[in-house]
Amino acid sequence: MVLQYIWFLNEKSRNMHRIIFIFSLILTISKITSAETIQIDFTPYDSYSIEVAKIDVGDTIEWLPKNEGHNVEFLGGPDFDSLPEKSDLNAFYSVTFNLSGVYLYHCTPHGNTGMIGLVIVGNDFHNLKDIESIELSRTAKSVLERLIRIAKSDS
Ligand SMILES: [Cu+2]
Repeated sequence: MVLQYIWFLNEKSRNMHRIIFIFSLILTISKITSAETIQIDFTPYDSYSIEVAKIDVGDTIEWLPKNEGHNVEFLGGPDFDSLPEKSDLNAFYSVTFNLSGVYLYHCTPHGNTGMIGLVIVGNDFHNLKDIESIELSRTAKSVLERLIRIAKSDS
């Protein structure tokens, strides 16, 4: 009788584990499907339509070549050794961000005149000092300071 009861408990906990497993599977799947995609245009004013993009880990940003002569080139991120590769001029470009932190990119021809953008992944500013120490033109530097203020103001 006691043995039977223990067996019953085991069976019950096994079912419980199965239920927990299925639940976490559902949660994982819904988390994957809830990953978002943000679209940023190249504007006619030599800028990006969204200068500060705040996203979650796993989200994707797509840059749309709505205007000619622009691209995306990453200057810094949480892992300087594995930055996304530079995009071609006038090309559609898409990056999925799987590492949290601050990313800085610019347009190769117009970076010096302030065509830069920030991506904040997971509201994580741990590498901000590294981003701030990247060498930029005076104009780009002042744009970066403005973008950092924006990023921090709604963090
Ligand atoms: Cu440009």
